[in-house]
Amino acid sequence: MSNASNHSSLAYHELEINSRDNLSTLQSHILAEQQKHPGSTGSLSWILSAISLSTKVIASKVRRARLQDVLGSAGSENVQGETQQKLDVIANETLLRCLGGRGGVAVVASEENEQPVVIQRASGHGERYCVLFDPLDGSSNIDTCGGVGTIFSILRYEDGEPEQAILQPGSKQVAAGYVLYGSSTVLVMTLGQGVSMFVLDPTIGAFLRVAESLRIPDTQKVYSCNEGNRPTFEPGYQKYLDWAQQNGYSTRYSGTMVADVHRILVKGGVFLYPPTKKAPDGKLRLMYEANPMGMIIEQAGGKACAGKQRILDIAPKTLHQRTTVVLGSTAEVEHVLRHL
Ligand code: AHM
Ligand code: MG
Repeated sequence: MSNASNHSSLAYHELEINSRDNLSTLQSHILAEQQKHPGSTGSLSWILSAISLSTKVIASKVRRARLQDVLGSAGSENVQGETQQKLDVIANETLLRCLGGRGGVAVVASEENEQPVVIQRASGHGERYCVLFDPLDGSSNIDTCGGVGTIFSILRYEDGEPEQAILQPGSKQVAAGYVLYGSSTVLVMTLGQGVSMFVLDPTIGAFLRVAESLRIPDTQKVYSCNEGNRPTFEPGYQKYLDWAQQNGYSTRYSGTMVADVHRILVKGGVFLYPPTKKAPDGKLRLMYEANPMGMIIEQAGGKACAGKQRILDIAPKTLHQRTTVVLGSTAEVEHVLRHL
């Protein structure tokens, strides 16, 4: 074999390793991202690693839910007046405990706490962040072994009182993501430059990267919506559903936003939760459900709207405010919008 052909087979081999066999954990992904910002203090990396640790703990509790006494109601209500499940409470405490020890966290806000929890007042040193989360999305599915998830959103802490500082539009998020505790545990995350996906390998206790620069399919004839509420949808949404059914659409809806949006991110389609008589402003929460999911979908090339407005442009007035949600493949969201 000549030197030249030796050389080219070596180059070919290296290319194969780089593009296909490059094994990366979430931790190494975070460090590599941090290195792209030479002045970085590492605060955001610490926060992401706290979220990674929390979600591994929650995943292990979810896996053992039927073996340990963590199913059913904890007998208390959260700020929305909804009954808290035991795992809701455990997931919330796990996130608060993991994030509480991290230097860069100024404020934490959760679906389960009425007020933001102030971890530390912003000081002159280093970057400070607000971390918002829904600790266990879709918790009504816990008792039946359905998929549940954790959703998170990270904002820079600007000046001011925590209750006000946290009220920033979704376009200001520096990172957002979710973890789906399904048949496997999947973490999907964006730092504002594309979407990456990781799967928890329980045998080594690490999230391994399985996709980078994830793109949502432009179109797919699937909608995800609670059609039990259809009689009280505004006429535009009802017209859309008529149109979709006349045009061969399928429907998929699990009652866990994380699971339904994950399916749409991977396979395409549209997720919608319109206003209803019971929830005239929509059911889903803007700051820790719609905003992070909206950022992920946009970063993957899709579209996220609240009726005709872009979700990420909504200026929040309160931490727990609700919003209409229509998000997914660009062409599918546009089909909904043209009926409104
Ligand atoms: P939760 O955060 O209290 O679990 O509520 C949010 C969930 C979403 O995951 C899901 O899309 C929606 O509520 C389901 O609501 P409905 O049962 O009205 O269809
Ligand atoms: Mg939720």
